[in-house]
Amino acid sequence: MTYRALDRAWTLRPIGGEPHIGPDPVPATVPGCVHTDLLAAGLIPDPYLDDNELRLRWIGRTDWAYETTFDWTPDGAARTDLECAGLDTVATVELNGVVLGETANMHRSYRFDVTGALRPGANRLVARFAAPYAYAERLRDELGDRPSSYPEPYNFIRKMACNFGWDWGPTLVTAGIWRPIGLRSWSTARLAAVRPQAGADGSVIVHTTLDRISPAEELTLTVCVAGRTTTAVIPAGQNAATVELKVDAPALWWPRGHGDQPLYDLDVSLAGPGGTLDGLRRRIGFRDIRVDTAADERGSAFTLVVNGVPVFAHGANWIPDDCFPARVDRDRYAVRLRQACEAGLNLVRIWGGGIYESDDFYDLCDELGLLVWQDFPFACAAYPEEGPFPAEIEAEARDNITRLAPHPSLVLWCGNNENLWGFSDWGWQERLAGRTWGAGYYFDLLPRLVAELDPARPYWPGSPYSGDRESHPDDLGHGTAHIWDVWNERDYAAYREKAPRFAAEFGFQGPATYATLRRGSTEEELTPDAPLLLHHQKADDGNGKLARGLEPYFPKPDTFDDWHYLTQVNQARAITLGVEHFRSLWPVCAGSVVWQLNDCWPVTSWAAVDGDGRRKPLWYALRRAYADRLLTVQPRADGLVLAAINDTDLAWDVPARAVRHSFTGPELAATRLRLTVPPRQVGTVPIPAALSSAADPTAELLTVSTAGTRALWFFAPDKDQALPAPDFATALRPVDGGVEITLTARVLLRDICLFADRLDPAAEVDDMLVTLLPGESARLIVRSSRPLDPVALTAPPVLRTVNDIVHRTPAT
Ligand code: BMA
Repeated sequence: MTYRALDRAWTLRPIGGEPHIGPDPVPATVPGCVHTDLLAAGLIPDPYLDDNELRLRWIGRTDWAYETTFDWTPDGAARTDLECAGLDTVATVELNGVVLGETANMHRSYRFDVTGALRPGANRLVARFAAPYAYAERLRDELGDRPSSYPEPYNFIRKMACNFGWDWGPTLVTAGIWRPIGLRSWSTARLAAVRPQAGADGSVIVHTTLDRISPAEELTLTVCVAGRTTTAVIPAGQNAATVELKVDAPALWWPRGHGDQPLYDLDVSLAGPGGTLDGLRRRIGFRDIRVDTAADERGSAFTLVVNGVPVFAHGANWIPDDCFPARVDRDRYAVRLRQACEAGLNLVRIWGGGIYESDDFYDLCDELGLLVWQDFPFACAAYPEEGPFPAEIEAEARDNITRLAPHPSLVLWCGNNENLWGFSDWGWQERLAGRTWGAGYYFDLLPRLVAELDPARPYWPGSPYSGDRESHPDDLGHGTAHIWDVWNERDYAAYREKAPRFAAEFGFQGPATYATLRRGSTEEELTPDAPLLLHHQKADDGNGKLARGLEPYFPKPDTFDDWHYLTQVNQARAITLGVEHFRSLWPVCAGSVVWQLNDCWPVTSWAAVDGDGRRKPLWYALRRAYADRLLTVQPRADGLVLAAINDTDLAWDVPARAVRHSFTGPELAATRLRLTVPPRQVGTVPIPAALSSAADPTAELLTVSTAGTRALWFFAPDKDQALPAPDFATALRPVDGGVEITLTARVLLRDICLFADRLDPAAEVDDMLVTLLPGESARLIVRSSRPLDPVALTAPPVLRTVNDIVHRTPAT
């Protein structure tokens, strides 16, 4: 068995449709795509800058040929396959003029027998890609149009939906060889599929299927894990075998925050009469996973239970990290997933408008202890169940369920994103007039395939979904919920009116960091609505919602810099409020999955990390709100309570001091509160009346502190507060790779942020959104690629406080 990557000497040229470039071949990168190749050749501008997107629509309406020549020396093997891990999307693959096959699904792999077509010496391999629009529009015409959230035919082609544009992403419809391609030579037989299933009891069941050249030989399959070896004989004529073995007392795999992530190598080898034929290694982990959906007095739960332990999901939604996913390599995944962990996450939901990510993603999640919820790739549209689709979707699901089965991090398969909701609420039924919309996939095909191929892993038909087809899919009392009325229509404090069993999506927008926004646009004079900036705001009335979101809390910003700072602070505050509220409801609410962790280009969006990988203030807010131990003040029917959330295995003894202060410092009332919170529980105590209401709500705050953590409560919105003008001292000290800034407040300072990226796009600060009482200090470390001007570093627009804005604007 040998493998040879075909990753060299590719070219690309337009061969039909609506090309805006000449017919000459252009050097191509494989894996890659047309946009990145044309960009590298200098033939198109950067699709992520300004509104260049608009001038590149022709790419998705053009047919393209990728071509390479390579030398081949026969290696004595009986058979050679061309393995294509990913072709995007509608392609005819041809070797030396022989058509090997046709493809129409970006989400699956393909393998073609090229034994007869390969020649000693020079070989010519061509993949001709038909314009995705032409294919999708033809199927739309043939099968009848179906409703979707965007006016694009993404539900008529098995291709990453958000490639066609989303409310945070540009419309850049790609084509190309997006995953590795290469030749594999083999004789007698090879492993076609290996599906290990490991449980917390140490059991390992390995299902294998084989491809054989002739059925005559008896073969042996050997499986090794943790020093155990089992061998099975596969009689002549058989193409499948299941091997079971048992590891005594394996170390269990846990989500982060609950334990370690021991991983074991599982080696599978196939031998014939002449020796070893094939072998592969998968990494597995021993753990059990189930979803507790038991009915209770409030409805029915949706709680992930790992190794018998109910886990609160500190989550965020993951979108493709780039519109051109071949650019996302293991290092980039590692950076992003580490950012997820450092923000306190233990779960990422791979959203259904994207892709099944590459193996690197799940490998890293296995190592980091990040739970993965995987949507099947269907989002915000009715999908036809006729034509090529049922067969494609079955092939794609079989392929990916098998590929991902070994990963302990993967804990949930979910049928789709918001399609059950769309069918129920978005007027689809009238528009469909009886046409299919995907129900057969979510309620029959996909659960059947998961039950067959991956029976130990839970399946949920969609999100939101309430557990049965009669109930409203977004019933907060049951199953998973998406909470969007808050961002779209309401003040963010409305999160407190909701008690979801599992909040699988809720989000609030904020602009990208300054350096990212500057890189994405050449707009000279920045205003929130400057045309080239507005092009990077894709949400329906997005800036209007941002402005209305500010209104209850802040004066109307009158400069771009104030708008940029306040909308970022407001995003962080909104999500902090939601997360702390949902966490305080545990175990009724068992998950908070913020929309969204990441972005794919420079854009104003709901993300915590922007399209250039820079952390927005929201990221720092998440790190606080997702801390394993959190104190938070929550308004309840009878007044304020202190909630102490203890998401650790040790009891938390909380001797707290609650103080009502005047903004100028003096303590107006104080008391001691004490509670002991058992492991993985939330404790609450009422806050006495002397502290929970203010004599002057505009000039007082409540603090509740215990060792290392403090909760704050303000009695009035910032715009009504008597915040003093910012007044502080700074001391700077060089540290390795940067500078440490000690900031000492002479007055109450709210939400201190240091936007070092304004001085050096590579600079990063270690904390943001720090609130200091008079006399308190904070130490911030800025790491940068070059020395930063100390004066600029400690003044607006780099160093900001809410005081800058509120004190100079009379309360409204
Ligand atoms: C939900 C998501 C995404 C979308 C987000 C923000 O609908 O599933 O489709 O980007 O809300 O509107």
